[in-house]
Amino acid sequence: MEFSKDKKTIFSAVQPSGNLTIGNYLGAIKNWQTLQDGGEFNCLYCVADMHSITVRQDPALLRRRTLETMAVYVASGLDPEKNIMFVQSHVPAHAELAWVLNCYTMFGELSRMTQFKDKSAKNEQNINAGLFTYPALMAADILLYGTDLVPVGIDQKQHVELARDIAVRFNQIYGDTFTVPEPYILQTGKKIYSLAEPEKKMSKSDENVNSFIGILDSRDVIIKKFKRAVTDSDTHVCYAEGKNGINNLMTIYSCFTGKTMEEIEREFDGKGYGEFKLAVGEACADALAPLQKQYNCLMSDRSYLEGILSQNADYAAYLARKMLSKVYRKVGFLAKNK
Ligand code: AQP
Repeated sequence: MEFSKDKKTIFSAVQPSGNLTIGNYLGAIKNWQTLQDGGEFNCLYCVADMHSITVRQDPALLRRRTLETMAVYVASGLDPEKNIMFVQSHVPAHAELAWVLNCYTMFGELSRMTQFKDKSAKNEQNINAGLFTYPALMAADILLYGTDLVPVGIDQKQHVELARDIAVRFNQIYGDTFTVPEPYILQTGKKIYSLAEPEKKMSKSDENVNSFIGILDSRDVIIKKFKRAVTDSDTHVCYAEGKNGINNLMTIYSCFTGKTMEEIEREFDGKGYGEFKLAVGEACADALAPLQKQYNCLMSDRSYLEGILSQNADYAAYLARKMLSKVYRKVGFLAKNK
């Protein structure tokens, strides 16, 4: 794909830190496809392997999940001819710009990040510097490409806002360098909650496999997990304060069927939670089935995926290098003689 100066630019990423969930799909990947189809943006979609090592990963599994994540992107309908799709560690400028941006990011700002607080509480034995400075690397991911919009779930809004602050700070010191990005968050699907603890976000690294629906879970597993979803002692399917479990299931059902909350309430009026949970499971499994079929085809031809990754990384690296050179010049690094 050709990067056009006349179009706005979109960047987004997912960490290959587990099996992707319907939270990742509804909060991020599904929206990427809509943005691609409009044809009005330059779109870059990355597999953020460097972010994922802020929490310990099994190396062989990380390699496998990196490729699997790219296969999910393509199987979700993202066209490698229309988007720049690559692995973060294949483009060294991400790490290089992250170092520079670390020097323009304040300790106090990083300390306020809720993801850092949550993840350090979950990983008390490994509160590493990378976990703390994660938002500076994310700012580098975004700012390298002159990104205008960052489609993410609501949990990542705070990080995108910090990327904006870093861009503004840098521009104030050195003159216009970075485009100041905006988070792009859709109302439905912006936060899908855990099926086991519906006040918590659904996360792919949750140790309780019943808390999330994996994009690649089989139909039986999907239906079983929805059946076990935590709800409340009421029996009435309605969207209301204090009914976190039902509200979450209604949101998921709405995302997969396009029905409004009122339509869902009417559909299940007088029916119990059991019938509703089954309908949510079936709608989710039906919606994911074509993606899963396509995913299986792609994974049987690794060389196709590896080809996409290699070509796209070269193009991303070319774009990124231009921005990095500009930044190096602005901060005063001596250019090397060619
Ligand atoms: N539950 C969610 N609802 C809506 N959107 C979500 N996203 C993640 N979970 C939900 C969105 O998915 C994109 C990729 O997320 P990520 O992999 O970069 O990291 P994350 O936000 O930390 O996602 P997880 O699944 O919770 O990963 P782990 O368990 O590894 O920390 C982002 O746009 C995110 O908003």
